[in-house]
Amino acid sequence: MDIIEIRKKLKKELDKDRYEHTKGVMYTAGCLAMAHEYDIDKAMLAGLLHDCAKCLEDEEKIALCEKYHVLITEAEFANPTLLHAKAGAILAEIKYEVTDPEVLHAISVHTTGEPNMNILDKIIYIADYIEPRRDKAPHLKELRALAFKDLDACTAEILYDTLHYLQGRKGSIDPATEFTYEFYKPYQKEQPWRH
Ligand code: DGI
Ligand code: FE
Ligand code: FE
Repeated sequence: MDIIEIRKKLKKELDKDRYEHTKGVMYTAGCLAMAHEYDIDKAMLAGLLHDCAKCLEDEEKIALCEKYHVLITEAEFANPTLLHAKAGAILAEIKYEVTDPEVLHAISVHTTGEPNMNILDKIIYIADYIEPRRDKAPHLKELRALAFKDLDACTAEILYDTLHYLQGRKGSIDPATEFTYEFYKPYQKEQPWRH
């Protein structure tokens, strides 16, 4: 299936805002691939499909993971929204005919991240956070600039802000997010905009 066909199909599956966000992530991922000399088509494909399961019901996401024998963690059972990442990787393969394991992996870890991510994983994790329509998170201006210079440092900063944001809300933090931050913490540098 080519990328145009996937876009047409996805547009029907996602609500308007989610489709707009998806395009933002797709182009941002493409630009990050240019900056970091990664395969542009692969980054755009992963960006396009990263939230393809976002508009499914919780029961549908759980059923997909069960059917395809994908492990559901305790945190994901408690908060099935998190499962749109793993369910998205399944849908990308069975519905959008993606065979590239790197693309599928980047989709499946895009919400919590995981320790020692590869370049594509980090491109998608970051693009999801900084795409042009995002406007709520702190330090977006600085994070957008950092993303084009240093993927590991940018990943660390995003995880730091995400954990602080989640601590301020009720509901549990997925230990996967904490493990990811522990891994990336050494890459966090002194930033003039942090105090
Ligand atoms: O799907 P998006 O909205 O584009 O972005 P995403 O895949 O990063 O999902 C964001 C949501 O996931 C947001 O509501 C916060 C939540 N999230 C991310 N990490 C954790 C988390 N929620 C909990 N409870 N625990 C986490 O560690
Ligand atoms: Fe997502
Ligand atoms: Fe997203």
